[in-house]
Amino acid sequence: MRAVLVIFAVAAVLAGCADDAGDTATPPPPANAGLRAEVLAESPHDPRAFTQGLELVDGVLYEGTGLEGRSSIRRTDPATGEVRASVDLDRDLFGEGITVVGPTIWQLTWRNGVVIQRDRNTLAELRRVPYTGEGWGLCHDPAADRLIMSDGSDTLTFRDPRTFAETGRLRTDVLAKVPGTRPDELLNELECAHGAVYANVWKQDVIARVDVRSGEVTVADLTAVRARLPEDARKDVDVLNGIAAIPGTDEFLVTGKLWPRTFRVKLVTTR
Ligand code: DDQ
Ligand code: CA
Repeated sequence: MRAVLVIFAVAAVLAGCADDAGDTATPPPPANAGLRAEVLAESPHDPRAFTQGLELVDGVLYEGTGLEGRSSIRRTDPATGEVRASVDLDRDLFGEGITVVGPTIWQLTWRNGVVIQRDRNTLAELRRVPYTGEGWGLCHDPAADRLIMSDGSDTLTFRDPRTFAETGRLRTDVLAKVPGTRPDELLNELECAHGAVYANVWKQDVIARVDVRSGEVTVADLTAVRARLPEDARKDVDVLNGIAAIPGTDEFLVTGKLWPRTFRVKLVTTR
């Protein structure tokens, strides 16, 4: 009897996820997009990975995944999607964005109020630092040597890359630029690249390119990326999430939560 109840509970959660994905499967393509993604190539992605952070450094694709009891940090092969090493988080932690800083990785948690600093090679935990509010996306801005963090709002936080202490804030105009969004469902996974911050917008097939001086957003239309998912996978996937710049190019790897593919894309101007 107990086993039956557990099966029902698991089925209910999974059905919830499918609904969630269903809601987000076909957002209207943004009319005001200044950029759009062109898909150049694709590679496999672990369809059980609830992708929350993605970054490519020295040929290694680092990925942080979420969900309680399923959160992890991995080193993967960007060409094949093969997971080379993976460390699980404590079962009560919900992993979020990651970024590499020197020999370490910072890994956010959603509502646990702690960021985990790890050894980049072994992925082992080095220490935890508390912070206030939610953790969503994270990237390291090398030019200013600062961390940039999102919490689902329209505002990015700057932090010291060694202590994680807050050093400033930047309000963006993403709410005005992306139709159909809510004020608490905005900036998600981040990528610091080419002097800007690229951000997934939760439940939307868009990436916001944020000017780090003014906070002004240019919208990139990623509709073409979801369209490249295998037909039979479209109903099982969650949101587009995960942006990793490919060093030395103007290209990115992008994927999504529970997506079976990672795509190599270029963002081109629409007009
Ligand atoms: N956040 O990553 C956007 C900050 C939070 C995502 C929470 C999603 C929970 C959905 C659980 C069901 C999906 C299998
Ligand atoms: Ca990233």
